[in-house]
Amino acid sequence: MSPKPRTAAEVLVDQLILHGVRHVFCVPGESYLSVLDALHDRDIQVTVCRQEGGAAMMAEAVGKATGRPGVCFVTRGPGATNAAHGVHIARQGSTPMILFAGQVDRDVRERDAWQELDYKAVFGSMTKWTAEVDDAGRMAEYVSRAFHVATAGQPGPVVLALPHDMLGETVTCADGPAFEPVETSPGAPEMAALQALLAGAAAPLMLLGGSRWDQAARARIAAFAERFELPVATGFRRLPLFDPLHPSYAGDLGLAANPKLVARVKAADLVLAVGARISEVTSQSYTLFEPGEAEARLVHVFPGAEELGRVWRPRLAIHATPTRFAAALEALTPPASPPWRGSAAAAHADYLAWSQTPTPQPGPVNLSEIMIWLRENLPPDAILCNGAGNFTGWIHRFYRVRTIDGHFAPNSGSMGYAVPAAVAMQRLHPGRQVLAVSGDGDFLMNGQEFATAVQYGLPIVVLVFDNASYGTIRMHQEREFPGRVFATDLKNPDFAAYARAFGGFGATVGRTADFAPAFEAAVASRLPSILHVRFDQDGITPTQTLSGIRAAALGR
Ligand SMILES: Cc1ncc(C[n+]2csc(CCOP(=O)(O)OP(=O)(O)O)c2C)c(N)n1
Repeated sequence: MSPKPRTAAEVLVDQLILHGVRHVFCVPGESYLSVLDALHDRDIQVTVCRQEGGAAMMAEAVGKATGRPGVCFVTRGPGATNAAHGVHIARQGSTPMILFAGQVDRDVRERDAWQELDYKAVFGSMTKWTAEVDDAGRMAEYVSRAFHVATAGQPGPVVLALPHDMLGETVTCADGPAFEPVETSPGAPEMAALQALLAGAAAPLMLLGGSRWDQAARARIAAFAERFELPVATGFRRLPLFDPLHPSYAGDLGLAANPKLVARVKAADLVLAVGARISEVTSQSYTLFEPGEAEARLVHVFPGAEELGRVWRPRLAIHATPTRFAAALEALTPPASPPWRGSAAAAHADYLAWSQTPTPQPGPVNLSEIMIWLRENLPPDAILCNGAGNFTGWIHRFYRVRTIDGHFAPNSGSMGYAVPAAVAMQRLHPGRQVLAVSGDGDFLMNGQEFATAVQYGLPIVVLVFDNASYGTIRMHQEREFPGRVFATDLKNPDFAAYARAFGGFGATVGRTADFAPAFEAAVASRLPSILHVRFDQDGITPTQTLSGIRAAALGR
């Protein structure tokens, strides 16, 4: 049967369905009305957002969760530049994502026409591929390539610009085959080399990171860790890759990592890094390996060949996706009596000692106690989303992520991520408990997406940790310019009233003991909720106070 004529917009939506897209996040614009019309009555859930930054972060969270590109639609010019916030997060998080953005009519391009944007110039350095679909007859080709590029090698974002007049053109073209991500398997020589390195190691350790893992890979890695008795660390904001209560878990290499873990990784004679880029944060500002050391003790397993040898020159480079590498590990044999026996248990004991008990904090609210209450009382499949700021230090240290999709956070350290990510995850998983944890500065960067939660009846619970400050920056200010507080104080609204004004549930928490009943009331309301948690700004990290940091800096 020959294909029937369709507009390019219809071809585009047909391709999304063909490639398995179930969710699209957007802010509407007149530049792509024909796509919105083509989405009418189709089997795709469309979430209409309040700001393109939020919409793009929702798509990024879906890409993180599924390993397939999250999809976002925005209008040209200002819509696209707003969305850049989410595109950059996808870039730094190695997250597959496609941003479709409107563009001016083809016959007025290059005149600085209304809301025209040079997409390649603006997004070129931030994406894996940026292109403009000029020819309606090639829509299926462009979309298919976008899905492949976003997931292949090191995953990342793609931007496709859609000239307005092109979208309305009618074409007669066939659809291509449905896309499947390309997986790269390790070769037999590389696995033999790894076997030999493990046989000669005295103190090996595994470090997990990156994207596009799945449940089977996570289980295989855990089984490998058990067979080889290896301690296992996770990279910055890759907590879901390993169960924190597994007897091999050593903790995460994030900001303010456990010093004992950092020392353990530095002392390891073989670091098997799987999927991780070993970014600036994970590498503790590029100090995990002294110059030349990586050549001696790093095995770097990564899905993008370009990354291997770029920052770290490893002893052994293995070009493979985490899923295929994890499967290949099953063929390796552990030594009968590994010389490192006991190191996994010791590393896990260090992790438990670091995370088990609350640390003291000035004022009536203790965030470590709240995190411990959450880890003990939330269902194991709860999903926690957070943005950026010092408040995340309590999450990383005291919360425990029990599932592969239990935590969503920006690897780029971008503020404003928590609420959009929570909205996206509650759209994907209507039956699960979804939390957004924000700082007061962090929350108002995309707090308007609380309206999206209300619009779609999503009972997310948002915690706003309010210290009346851009606390992280204040901390750096006290270190570098002690006593000269400037441009970091915040005068905040009543966030509980904000929730109610939007049609949600709101409550204020001023003491640790008030948190549990407030949380339970929020869940019982079945409404999108905000708990406004006010805490003393002097307690700036789980172990430091602002006054202490200032005094130390003045005494230097
Ligand atoms: C989009 C974005 N803008 C600015 C920053 C720089 N920044 C990092 S943390 C921070 C303050 C966060 O304040 P808040 O959310 O109140 O959390 P706190 O640090 O007080 O816990 C700022 C401004 C950033 N990381 N991301």
